[in-house]
Amino acid sequence: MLKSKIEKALNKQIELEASSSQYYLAMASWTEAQGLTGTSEFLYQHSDEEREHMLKLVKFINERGGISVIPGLSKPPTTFNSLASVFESLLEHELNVTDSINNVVDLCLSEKDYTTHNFMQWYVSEQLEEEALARTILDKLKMIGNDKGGLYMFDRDLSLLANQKPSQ
Ligand code: OFO
Repeated sequence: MLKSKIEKALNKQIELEASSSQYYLAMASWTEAQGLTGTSEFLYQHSDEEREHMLKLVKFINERGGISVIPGLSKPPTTFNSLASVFESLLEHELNVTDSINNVVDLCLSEKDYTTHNFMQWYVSEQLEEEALARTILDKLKMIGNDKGGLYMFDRDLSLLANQKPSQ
């Protein structure tokens, strides 16, 4: 049976994963409207992955006899200043998610809930990958600057990345 403190923390994490999914969906839609098809493919996929992260938590809470709370979400932005600002926001958002996951892990240890601690390890490694990927993408964008040819290649690379990534 889940302790109520843990259940509350996991439900907070559900909300964060759901908001990641909505946020990246807004980014995907904006980049698609800018003609950046490959980037939008990547972001649509990222949004789907976040939904999977949310679902994993919903199912885990229910399996452990808790009650999952499906959150209402605030509206994400509809426009972004630039492609770089999209990925800067994405990295910033991921850093917040990592902090929150670390807090859940800390709580699991202090509450001696080793089952949830074990479950959360998947999220810990996932965050490491997501942060590294966001940083690599931002580095590429810095390198490209205003070069239109570079942007074309970048967009193509993100399409390749979206098609290579196994879904979670
Ligand atoms: Fe769920 O990994 Fe990003 O937020």
